[in-house]
Amino acid sequence: MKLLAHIAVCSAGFTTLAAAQARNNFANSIPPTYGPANSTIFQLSADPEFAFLLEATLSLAENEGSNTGEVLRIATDIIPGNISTYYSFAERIGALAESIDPAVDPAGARETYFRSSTYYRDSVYLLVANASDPRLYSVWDKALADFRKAISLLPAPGEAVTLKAHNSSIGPFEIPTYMFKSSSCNDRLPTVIVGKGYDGPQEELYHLSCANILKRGINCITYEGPGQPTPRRAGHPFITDWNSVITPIVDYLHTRPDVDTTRILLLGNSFGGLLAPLAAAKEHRLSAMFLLDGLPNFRQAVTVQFPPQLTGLYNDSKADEFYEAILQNLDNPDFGSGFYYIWEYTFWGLKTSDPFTAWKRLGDFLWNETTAAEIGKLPVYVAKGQDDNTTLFEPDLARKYLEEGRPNGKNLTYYHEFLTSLGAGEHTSIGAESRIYVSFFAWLSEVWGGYKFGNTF
Ligand SMILES: *[C@@H]1O[C@H](CO)[C@@H](O)[C@H](O)[C@H]1NC(C)=O
Ligand SMILES: *[C@@H]1O[C@H](CO)[C@@H](O)[C@H](O)[C@H]1NC(C)=O
Ligand SMILES: *[C@@H]1O[C@H](CO)[C@@H](O)[C@H](O)[C@H]1NC(C)=O
Ligand SMILES: *[C@@H]1O[C@H](CO)[C@@H](O)[C@H](O)[C@H]1NC(C)=O
Ligand SMILES: *[C@@H]1O[C@H](CO)[C@@H](O)[C@H](O)[C@H]1NC(C)=O
Ligand SMILES: *[C@@H]1O[C@H](CO)[C@@H](O)[C@H](O)[C@H]1NC(C)=O
Ligand SMILES: *[C@@H]1O[C@H](CO)[C@@H](O)[C@H](O)[C@H]1NC(C)=O
Ligand SMILES: CC(=O)N[C@H]1CO[C@H](CO)[C@@H](O)[C@@H]1O
Repeated sequence: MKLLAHIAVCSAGFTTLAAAQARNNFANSIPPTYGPANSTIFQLSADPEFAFLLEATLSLAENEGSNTGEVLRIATDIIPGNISTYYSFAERIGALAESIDPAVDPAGARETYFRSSTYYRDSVYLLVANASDPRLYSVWDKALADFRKAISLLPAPGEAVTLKAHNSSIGPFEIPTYMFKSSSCNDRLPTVIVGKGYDGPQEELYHLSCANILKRGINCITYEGPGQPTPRRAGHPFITDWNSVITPIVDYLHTRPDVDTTRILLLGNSFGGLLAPLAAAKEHRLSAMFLLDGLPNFRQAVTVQFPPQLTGLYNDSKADEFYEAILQNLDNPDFGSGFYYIWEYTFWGLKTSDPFTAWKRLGDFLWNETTAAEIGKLPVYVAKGQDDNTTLFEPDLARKYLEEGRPNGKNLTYYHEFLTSLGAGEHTSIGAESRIYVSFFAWLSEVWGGYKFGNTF
């Protein structure tokens, strides 16, 4: 989503155990209140979740990940709750990519493969609701295959590198990464480790983050850990010991001849704003951290948007009633499609179909002043999207913990709110990447004592 954009649940239509009646299908549950003039940003769908999905796909257009005309066309055809439009687009763009001879037009082949990969990925976004659906895996493989073809055609080809995590709470697992070099030679350059969140794939991060990083003479490595798309397909749910994921990546960067190991950065996107600090509390070879956005406690932000009847059942440990209430309301139109996505991704990411267990487990994912103290003197940039109604007050809490939880915290913490009036107020300021990175790098230059960035393409 992508990410779990707007949950906006109203309690009026709360379906109790006793009142389990037939409801409209989820696909028909378009909230009635949308109008272009009362939305924070023009929506490509009346359904806020679909609007965010389309907005996220559109945002990739800035760096070869989509094409505006294609996304607007998909938006014309798409039916909320059904993203098969993406799949037919992916097949057609993929066929076009195959028809381009990379020896003749490598840039054209690259960007076309990038786009077919994007549409394949998006076409399976909703399928996590059924982990047995074979398309969840077969279409994913097509998305990865086209992405790899694309990155092999970059001027400095991207490398798909699978690392091993040895000492984690769930034993050994594989960490898929993509390494992108800013230079074709082996100059030792600063390197940003970029990770996504609850539902988004690392492949998007080439377009959203790495393209903006590489052009400044800085390398970029993306990764996914347990719970995230590829490792989850290998069977691994989210883990709280996120240092088990980051430390092997830092170890790997230390083996490369093209990395300035004194300038390794960590960027957490969305739920990554929760995971990155958990890692930075244990992994101390980092030079700075970016939280886009600050998110100490995801469950807390979501809980306040649930009807109190639901949270009450959870608080009272009424596991069976909570179970029934969640499952019976998944497609309740009064709850909006955000409610459905939050739960489907929670069941998938935590690998349980029991709402009570899932909600309890999600509560283990948090950080606080104590974590900040362990993060110590690492400079941290905390971002907030002004109208990000998914994370709400969480970026402000992140700032508070980082400022108050450690010595000299105020000086080591930089907080920036991206404004809705400038089109940057959405979750993770999606679509405003140019401004995000201008702001990040201005701050980083100060942290590094007046560092001047490159201008490589
Ligand atoms: C938003 O605008 C639409 C169309 O103009 C209107 O029907 C709806 O009532 C408005 N919603 C709110 C919350 O103002
Ligand atoms: C989704 O839409 C496609 C065509 O637009 C249709 O063939 C398919 O049956 C729909 N799927 C669902 C679950 O409604
Ligand atoms: C999940 O997908 C499998 C394979 O397509 C299918 O057999 C099964 O009925 C689906 N389950 C549900 C609940 O839709
Ligand atoms: C449930 O517990 C949370 C955390 O203690 C609290 O913030 C919330 O107000 C409680 N909600 C209800 C309805 O009891
Ligand atoms: C603070 O966060 C850490 C890391 O997640 C956790 O282990 C600890 O229990 C939290 N402390 C409090 C008081 O919530
Ligand atoms: C987000 O929250 C703000 C402040 O509460 C509100 O004005 C705005 O309409 C909300 N945006 C959306 C898209 O729900
Ligand atoms: C705060 O940090 C800046 C560098 O970002 C440094 O120049 C300054 O001396 C620091 N001030 C304090 C009080 O630590
Ligand atoms: C600190 C620690 O537990 N290290 C172990 C990590 O895993 C490798 C491989 O299983 C062991 O050899 C280390 O002892």
